[in-house]
Amino acid sequence: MSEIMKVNGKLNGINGKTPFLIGVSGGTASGKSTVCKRIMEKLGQVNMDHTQRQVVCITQDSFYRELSSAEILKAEKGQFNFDHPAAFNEKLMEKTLLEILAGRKCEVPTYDYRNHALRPDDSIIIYPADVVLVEGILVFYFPEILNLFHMKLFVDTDSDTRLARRVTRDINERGRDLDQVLNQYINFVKPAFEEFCSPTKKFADVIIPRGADNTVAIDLIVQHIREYLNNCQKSDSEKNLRHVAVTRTN
Ligand code: UZR
Ligand code: MG
Repeated sequence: MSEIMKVNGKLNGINGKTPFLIGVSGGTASGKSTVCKRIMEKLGQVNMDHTQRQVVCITQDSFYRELSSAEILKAEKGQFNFDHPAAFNEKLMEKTLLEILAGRKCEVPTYDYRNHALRPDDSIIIYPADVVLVEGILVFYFPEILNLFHMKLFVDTDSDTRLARRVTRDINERGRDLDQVLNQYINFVKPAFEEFCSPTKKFADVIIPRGADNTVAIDLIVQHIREYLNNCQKSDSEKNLRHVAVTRTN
């Protein structure tokens, strides 16, 4: 924390170079990951060596807390509430975001939905980047985390559309059966969305209706990020020029 200062009420890393932190929230299967992917594609960031990337994306799923064996049994029967704030290790998430804001390289585990467990052996290294997207159902829920974002987006997709997508995704990608998906949706996902996620929409700077289909909204956001990146580059080259000038006079 010592390397981070506050400038205009926001955190600012060493040398004033702080990644621009964008929170992307919205209900399950609203298209958060797809919106992030589109943003990265439009910024030409996808097929780039990750150490060179100016924009990276991380997910809140990486910060699910470790479950006890009793909780794993519950999870296997679809009786564990993964949509409740208590399912997350928000302290670790806050600590990681502070590391990122300080411009330090850090490691983020990936999450295995089939086994409801983190895969620390499969972690991704986040190199210092200019823009960091952080997506998840509850990224605006914890005030300490909410306050770290420079920009907050909420992907607002109709709940029928989300349920339809969720069913397909959980069966095809996350190894579930239909009964389990629907039970979990009715018992946990929907009530938790209404209680914990939906009320955080009011914290958003930009609400994106229809998610990734909304190319106009995505283009506007990308334009804003581009301007930010250009300003970063400009101030970097100004700093370098100043450095050259200082070195010469000395
Ligand atoms: P998105 N989730 C699982 O299905 N299994 C897990 O082990 C951990 C999480 C689900 C979680 C939540 N809920 O609705 C969803 N359940 O992942 C969030 N049940 O992911 O934002 O991509 O929909
Ligand atoms: Mg997702």
